[in-house]
Amino acid sequence: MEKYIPIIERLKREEKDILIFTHENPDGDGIGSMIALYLFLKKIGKNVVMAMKDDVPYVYNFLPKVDEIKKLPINHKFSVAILVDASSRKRAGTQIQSHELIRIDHHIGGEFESIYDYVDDYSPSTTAVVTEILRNWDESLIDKEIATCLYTGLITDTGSFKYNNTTSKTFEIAKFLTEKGADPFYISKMVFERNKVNVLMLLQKTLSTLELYNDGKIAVLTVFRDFLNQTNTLEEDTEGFVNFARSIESVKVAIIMIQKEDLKTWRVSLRGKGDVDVQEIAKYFGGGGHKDAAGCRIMGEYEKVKESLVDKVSQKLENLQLINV
Ligand SMILES: [Mn+2]
Repeated sequence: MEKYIPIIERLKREEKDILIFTHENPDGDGIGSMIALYLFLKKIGKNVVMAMKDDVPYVYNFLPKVDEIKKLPINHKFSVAILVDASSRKRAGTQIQSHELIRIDHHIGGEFESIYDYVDDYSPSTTAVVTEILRNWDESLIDKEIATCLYTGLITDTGSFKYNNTTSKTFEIAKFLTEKGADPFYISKMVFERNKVNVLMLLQKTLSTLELYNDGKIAVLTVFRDFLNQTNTLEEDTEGFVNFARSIESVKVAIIMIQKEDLKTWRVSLRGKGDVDVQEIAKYFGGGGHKDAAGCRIMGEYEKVKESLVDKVSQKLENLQLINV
């Protein structure tokens, strides 16, 4: 399968220090890509550091070498920095210093950083992109630890092979990683089956906010800051909550609004079901993502922000109906 991938030649040449970093509010794909690449580059003797702004979310604490992840910002200028699983350096949520920046990603419409960028927006996860790079570099160096990180991103970004980014290629990658030592049962258990009771309490509160619009085609959930305080949970614990809204039969677009510490900024996640391109909606509000999973941040009063989101989704739904006539 030998394929010419410029970033491989670029990194082979690098003799100074390399930083690998991912987005804030990191997910399984961002962290998985970062650690896998770190382990591989370390194995071939590169001087490499991995770092991100936030702590490792609880569900990913089983991944190898999480204790070696440094905190951003780092007061040092790296020779080259590799941004994984993010459409722009802004998504890091903090400053990074490097002479050169390269992106490895699968988001649609991201920023071009370097001729060595390796972005495949057809790829189900960034770990799938990283898998392709490492297979073409030296397949024999992909060990159980690296495979575990790569497999984790694959299942978290495809909803365990349920989303419409899942193709035969996804299973081919999963097969390859399983053969390299990733344990599907163990990884799923660690990521999805270690809920804390207080997280279920948070879910209970969040589900009580459920509102439906447009004949049930739009569902909105809200996580108020109070909910986190009352249940002693963290923002990261809301991961996946939006899927409960998405699972309603009539729903075409599910929205979750998470109130940030300042109480006036809302982190919004949008999920589609193949009808509405939610990435376009997120983009309108200054965010981004994929056709069925996207996000943005909006500042403003709760009801107004919610109304503007619902309005925008309604418009998209109306356009859809026009097309279908
Ligand atoms: Mn991803």
